[in-house]
Amino acid sequence: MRHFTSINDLGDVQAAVKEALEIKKNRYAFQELGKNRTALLIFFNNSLRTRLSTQKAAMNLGMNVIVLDVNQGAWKLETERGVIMDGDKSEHLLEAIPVMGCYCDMIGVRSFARFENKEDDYNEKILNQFIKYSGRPVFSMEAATRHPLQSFADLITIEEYKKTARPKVVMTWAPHPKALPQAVPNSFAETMNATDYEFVIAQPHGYELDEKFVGRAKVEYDQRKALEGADFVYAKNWSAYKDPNYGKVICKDMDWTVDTEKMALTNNAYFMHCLPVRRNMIVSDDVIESPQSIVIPEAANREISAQCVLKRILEGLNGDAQPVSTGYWH
Ligand code: AN0
Ligand code: CP
Repeated sequence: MRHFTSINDLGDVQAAVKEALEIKKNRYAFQELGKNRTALLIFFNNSLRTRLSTQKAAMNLGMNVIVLDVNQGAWKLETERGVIMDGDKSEHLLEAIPVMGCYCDMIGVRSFARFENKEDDYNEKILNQFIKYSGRPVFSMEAATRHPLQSFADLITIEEYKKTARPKVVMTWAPHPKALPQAVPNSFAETMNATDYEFVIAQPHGYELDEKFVGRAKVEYDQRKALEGADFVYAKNWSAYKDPNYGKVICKDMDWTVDTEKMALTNNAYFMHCLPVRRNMIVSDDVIESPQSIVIPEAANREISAQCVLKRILEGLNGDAQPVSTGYWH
């Protein structure tokens, strides 16, 4: 595998889950594979889990890791071509990317949707420039439209906990005070669509996701009805995708919070969330602290999903480090 930007880059997802579970049994078995290889992790946005789990995964593989928070300590970056750079931005992404590529064998990028221009977000303008200009394999650590390391960890977790071959999985929108990207729900939906599970998306009107990600999911506007008989409840907030409300909060209805009464409608479902989660907005204290809450094992599996992805990228590298790219102008 060269780049990892979607769960589909893994090919057969069941084979990938099997590989991940093998890695989980002995996570230090591939120390030689990553020897003298360097992963560079670039963060344009905050992170706790992705930062720690991806570093840990790289170290498990014997790799070196460099982490850069672009907005803390690096030069402020211009991302638009053609701009007269007489403002506060000292460096252009078009130089920064090939330079970053010089110091590593692969690059992880976290760059959320900016909600300034829907087309730029949905064309993955920033992530694709890393793919085009870094000369290195690139993996997404949550880009504008997807968070595949998360949804791969979610899938591994469901496979570990499921009690029936085809569980009913319900992804439900829940309230949040700020506008959040659609990346997590998009990726979760894309991943569920790659399985044979029963998959339902519950959301208020106006929160329809891009059809490309909704796929074969059954869309419900009545959360209680959707939750009936669920084996897994995956809560998440996202902002509106549809125009003219792209990137906006159009509902804060606290009747969508996942609480004990809602969980009682399910088939004793497990509760999942990618974290970070706002308690008593998305989910009540008692549900997230209940024995059915698997948010911590879900987060723990981020190390495993990242290790499986990094392992596959390492396996795709040929011989010695590739020559440094002379840059975008050739
Ligand atoms: C981000 C989001 O919803 O995409 C990251 C989640 C992994 N969440 C927040 O910004 C709170
Ligand atoms: N779930 C997740 O990606 O968490 P972080 O934003 O803390 O990395």
